Amino acid sequence: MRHALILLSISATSLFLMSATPLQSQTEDAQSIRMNQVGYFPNGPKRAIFSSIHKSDTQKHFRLIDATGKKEVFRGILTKPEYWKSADEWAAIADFSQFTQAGLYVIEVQGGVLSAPFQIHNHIYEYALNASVRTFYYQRASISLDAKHAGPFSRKAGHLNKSIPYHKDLGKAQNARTASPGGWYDAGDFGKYIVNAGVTTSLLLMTHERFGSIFPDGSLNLPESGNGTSDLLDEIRYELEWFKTMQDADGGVFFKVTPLKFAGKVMPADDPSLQHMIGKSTSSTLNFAAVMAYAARLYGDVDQSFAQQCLQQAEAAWQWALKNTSIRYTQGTKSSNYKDVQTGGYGDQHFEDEFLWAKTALFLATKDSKYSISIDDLPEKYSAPTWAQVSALALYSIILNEESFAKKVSEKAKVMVQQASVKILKEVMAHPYRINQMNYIWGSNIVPLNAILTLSFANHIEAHPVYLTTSVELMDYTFGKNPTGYSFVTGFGTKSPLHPHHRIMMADGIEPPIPGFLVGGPNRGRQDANSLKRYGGYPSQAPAKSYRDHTASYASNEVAINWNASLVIALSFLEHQRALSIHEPK
Ligand code: G3I
Ligand code: 9MR
Repeated sequence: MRHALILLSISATSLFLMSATPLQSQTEDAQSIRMNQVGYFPNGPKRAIFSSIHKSDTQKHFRLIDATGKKEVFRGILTKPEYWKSADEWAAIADFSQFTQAGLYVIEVQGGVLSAPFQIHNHIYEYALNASVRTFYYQRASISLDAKHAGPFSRKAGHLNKSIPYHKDLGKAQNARTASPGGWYDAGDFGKYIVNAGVTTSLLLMTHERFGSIFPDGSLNLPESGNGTSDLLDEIRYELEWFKTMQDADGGVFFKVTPLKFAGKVMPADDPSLQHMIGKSTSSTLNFAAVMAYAARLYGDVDQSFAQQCLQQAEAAWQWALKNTSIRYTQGTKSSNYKDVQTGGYGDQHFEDEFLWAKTALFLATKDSKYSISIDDLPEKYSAPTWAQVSALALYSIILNEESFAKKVSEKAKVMVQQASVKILKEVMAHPYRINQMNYIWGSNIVPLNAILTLSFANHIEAHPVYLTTSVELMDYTFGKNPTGYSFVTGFGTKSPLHPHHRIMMADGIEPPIPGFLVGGPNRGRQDANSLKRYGGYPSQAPAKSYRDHTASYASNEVAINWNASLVIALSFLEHQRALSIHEPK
């Protein structure tokens, strides 16, 4: 039953993989082969890692074996093993980039260690990309999901939120109520947080601005499919309609809609907890202004009056933020308001990046000089986008629309992205696992995806094959070429998370997870160590291996909309470029 369901819910590509009989299972503790379990592009870079917890001085041979004919098709020598402290292991690279024949293969390292079978194929990410966007549909709050669009994961509506209370610290009249239905659940919890929704929605809007042609009407099997509008824009609009409910009469924007404490592990329709409208801050207000201004620009052709309303709300939010430049949302401490609130904090105290991001979006939507961007507005340092740091989103918009900005401004934005890209390229080339530098904080899995995003902009500025090949190789990490041996996307790869910290997946009575979700990944903070203790704890203390596929591991195995948005835009870049054929640079 479990296999039948998994097969139902995933791609034909993975179906092919799973039905092939592995030559031997890959679970060797001391020595393993880590590779992209979904596969490699025929003309792309192809590297696997032979990892070992013991040092070996001898270099070994490896072979590529055709998994169906069981004959050797390629032979090579591993690089000299290098110690990687974050994973506490020795890593040697098996490079078979020169082999370009499509098919199903296994790698064998001298001494008899075998990988699981994997494909070389041109369409390795088609289904994964589709599933990763469809996760947003599965995160929809307040409506039922029907079998036509959700398959076995159909469910009843919960959290209708037609009339919810304001938290008392907002100072509204005692019996005041508001409506805030719709939008996407943030993550494994049922909360909806404007701050995290901001970076998420912006990345998805940017996916539309850059690669929208991949998601035409009908491509995502949504209830709105067939309405003549891009399915990606339809899905994003579900979130935007919720955004609209989050603005107060004075223009300020509330922080979140959550219960006071996290709900239990139940289905939405069975959750008895009462959600509240909570907080109001500079960060939420500017996140809102940026997203709504961006939406005003992209939905103009689809629905003029919707776009105009988005703009009006964005401008009102901006005006509030100009008068309230540093209102932080804090909770749970003795000195703060919202003492009784325990749900996600998304605490941010630096708002310059949010100001820049919102101003850039408003400028592009209005071309009004009151929003014009000067070189002094740009950040000193480039950081890839996260919920707390959004300056890159402004830089990206400037680069994509450079004709609207002063040359000095757009040139500086480009140089920042190019310099960051050179840094990434250097890091990847020097790294035993061929990834960029990771710090293993909560949600570390977005780090290589963000590197792909950065490289995609360097490629936009001035195309070079190395940006593409490095991006292709960085994606290997997500799908299994990492020290945990997991492909981090549910339903994709030979070993992927089966037990994410996600209330719906925990309560739906269906064994396999919903496909297409990226888990947070290794987290050196291990903030959930206590909850995990009685289930055996983490498999390793090494930061790069601080990952556990267990429902109790909310610090390494939760899913979240912002992380999935990073996956969507990175995969979209690769899929968009696929037609251009990917070559390893000489
Ligand atoms: O900012 C510090 C940094 O200065 C320091 O170097 C680093 C070292 O660990 O920590 C940084 O703070 C971390 C912060 O994220 C910023 O990245 C905290 O340790 C870490 O605990 C915090 O984790 C956040 C987590 O909530 C706990 O608050 C995650 O970023 C955030 O993605 C996650 O979001 C949750 C929501 O609250 C609720 N919904 C689910 C969602 C996903 O897990
Ligand atoms: O389930 C919660 C998850 O959605 C949050 O991201 C996470 C961090 O805020 O917290 C989880 O809730 C845990 C709580 O913080 C501590 N006790 C255990 C809870 C998980 O079962």
